[in-house]
Amino acid sequence: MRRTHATSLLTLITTQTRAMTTTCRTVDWRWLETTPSTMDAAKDLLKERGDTDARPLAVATAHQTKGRGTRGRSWTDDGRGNVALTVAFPSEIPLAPITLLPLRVGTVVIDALNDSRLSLKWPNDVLLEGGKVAGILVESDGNAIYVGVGVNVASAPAVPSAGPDRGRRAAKIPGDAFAIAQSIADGLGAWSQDRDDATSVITDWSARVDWAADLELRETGELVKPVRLLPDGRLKVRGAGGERALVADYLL
Ligand code: BT5
Repeated sequence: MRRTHATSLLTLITTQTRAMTTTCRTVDWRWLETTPSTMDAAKDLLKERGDTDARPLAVATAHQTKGRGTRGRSWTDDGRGNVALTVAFPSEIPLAPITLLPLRVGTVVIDALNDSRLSLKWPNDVLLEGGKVAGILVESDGNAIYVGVGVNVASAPAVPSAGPDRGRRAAKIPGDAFAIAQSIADGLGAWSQDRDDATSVITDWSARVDWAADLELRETGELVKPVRLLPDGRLKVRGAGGERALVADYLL
């Protein structure tokens, strides 16, 4: 209760101070100076908003103190200036095809960042010259689907090489956190208004992947070659044991 009130106050203050530069029109836009996780802030703010607005609700900040990745992993930032954004899509907004949603989010993010050096790594990491520059997290609580996007703009934190949070090195893409967050939120909001189909997701995603880059399986360390994306979002790969299809969340 106390946190929700504090969040509202902060929202009011920051919405007013940044109002002059706000151009996001496809979403209900909120900017917080800092928050533990925009995933939780979006859940609180969506509850508070109720059904007074039919648009997706976007919550962004330049500093999270407890950002999270998939499966209990953490998403860190070294201080102010990186992008953390969650766009909440209330269940009334149809987001088909749902199994391909994380892949579609990857293409929207890469288009919003607009840098030809960027590529996607299955299922939806955004890489800049081999380093991870952005990560995507999709959650649902029955009321809405929450799409979280973190982008390293001001700093690329040190990523551990061992333990549950081990991963590839981080990279950064310089820019203004506020403008980048708005551009991604707008891209996601605009996409949710369009009709989408599996074929276009697969075509768009496949065009942004570096097919020459081997993938390292998180569980075994095995290197496999990506072959093609299947219609349900699984990735066909070729490894020592021949070809097989991967489901998400096995890779470093
Ligand atoms: C992700 O998880 O890549 C999803 C990250 C989503 C973050 C956004 S920020 C806005 C919203 N609010 C949140 O609380 N979360 C979302 P995963 O694929 O599980 O990758 C996590 C792993 O990436 C960690 O275990 C580290 O290895 C690495 N990592 C952590 N922080 C990083 C960073 N800033 N840059 C690059 N790699 C990072």
